[in-house]
Amino acid sequence: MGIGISDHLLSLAMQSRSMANANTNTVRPIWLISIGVIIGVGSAAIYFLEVADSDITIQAENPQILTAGITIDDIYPRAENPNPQKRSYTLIAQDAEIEVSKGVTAKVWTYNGTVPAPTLRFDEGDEVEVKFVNDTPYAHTIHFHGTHNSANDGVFPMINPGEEYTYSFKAQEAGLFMYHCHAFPTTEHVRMGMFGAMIIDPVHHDMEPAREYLFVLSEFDPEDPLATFTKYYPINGYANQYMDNPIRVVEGELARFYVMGIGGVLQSPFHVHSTIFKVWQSGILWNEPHWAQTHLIGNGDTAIIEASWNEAGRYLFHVHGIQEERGSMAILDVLEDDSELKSLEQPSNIPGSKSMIPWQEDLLYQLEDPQIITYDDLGSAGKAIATHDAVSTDKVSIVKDSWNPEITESYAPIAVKVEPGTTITWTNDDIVVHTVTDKESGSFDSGFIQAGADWDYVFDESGEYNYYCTLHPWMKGVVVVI
Ligand SMILES: [Cu+2]
Repeated sequence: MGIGISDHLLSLAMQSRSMANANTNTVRPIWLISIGVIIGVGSAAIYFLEVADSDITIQAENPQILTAGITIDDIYPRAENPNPQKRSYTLIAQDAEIEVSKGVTAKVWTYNGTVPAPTLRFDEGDEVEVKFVNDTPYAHTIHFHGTHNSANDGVFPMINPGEEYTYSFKAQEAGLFMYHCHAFPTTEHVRMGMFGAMIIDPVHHDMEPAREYLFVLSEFDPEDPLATFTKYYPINGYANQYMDNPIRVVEGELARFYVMGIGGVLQSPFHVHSTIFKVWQSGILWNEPHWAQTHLIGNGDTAIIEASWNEAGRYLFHVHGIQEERGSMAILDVLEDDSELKSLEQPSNIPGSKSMIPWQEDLLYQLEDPQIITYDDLGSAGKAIATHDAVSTDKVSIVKDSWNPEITESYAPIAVKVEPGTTITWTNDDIVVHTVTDKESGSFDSGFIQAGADWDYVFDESGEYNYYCTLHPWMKGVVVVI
């Protein structure tokens, strides 16, 4: 086990948000009827048929409505960034021991050592490149929320131990998005710590100068990553960290909170004391903001919140519910002036705003104190297979809990021998998806075998076929065709 330094990454950016398309419909009554149909029947398809029948090109005036034949580009023309930048990052999957609550350490799976991972920040229209390196014995990926193509969706392919992959996309919708691992079972990978925030600042900016903070709401249980209800519901990876290290704003000043919900079971009603606040639903700056006392952030969703307090004093903000007793309570100190914050704040990408996010990341690094776990040989996480012990059978079980690297015989029997022309059937007796893949010669690949499903392959040629699971590369087996 060695100690590594997390590679915290920030970039510069700017502002703006573009409002709805000027190209509205030409025949309002049909538009209104269509809306009625949508509300009454809830069918976007019917709306499209009416539009097609009337031979009129309609673009929705109401930005909430996205129907067949109308894409998001028709409704929200993306703002042209006059000076798009190339943004390059490196995220490394690393196992680590970190402190997750005062005096409690746990093993986690991370990007760059911390939970949450570094915040990526850039402008709408920037070209983003993220080099991903997997330094762990498990397959992982990076799945970004927002718009991109399949090769950059972070599900296919899985990135195996020791491999690298570069994701690239153009930053499109402005707002707050998340990224997280999408290897299976995804909830386990997320619960274990593989998530972070991505702030895409708008190009044509009309956001107010504000003091900015980021809060990532998650679930963590040191005993069982798949527990329904977890021991901790941390804000930014460490339970109750802001009870000892209050979040500070100044009276009369605008505060902007970027809030992200990455839970797997409980959703996050985010509540702020002693004021109401403005919220951009789903963290998307195209949305019209509304006012709230508590804002429900679903799993996999975000919100951008703005609030101010007229009177100095000590307040709270927290997830409203059982989570507040398990790590998601925070003190908010409203100060009379900014003298004690001057040395902590940094200029934000949004002009006039002050970012406290670097201060939050520094605090997190001190609290978590990550001890990176290094592995000498990622490729041999499996075991040598003795083919002389091969069993004569045409049935192989993918055993229960075979996703767990501790299981020594994931495919049972691990080595089988058959005559040429034999059909071998694999049955997935586990509770998660697996594959049967010959990577070396490329002769067969089952694709995903769902829990409880079978997959067959006919072996015509003599030879020795080593195979593995692309999702859990430590699972290995061999077929010997005599
Ligand atoms: Cu993962």
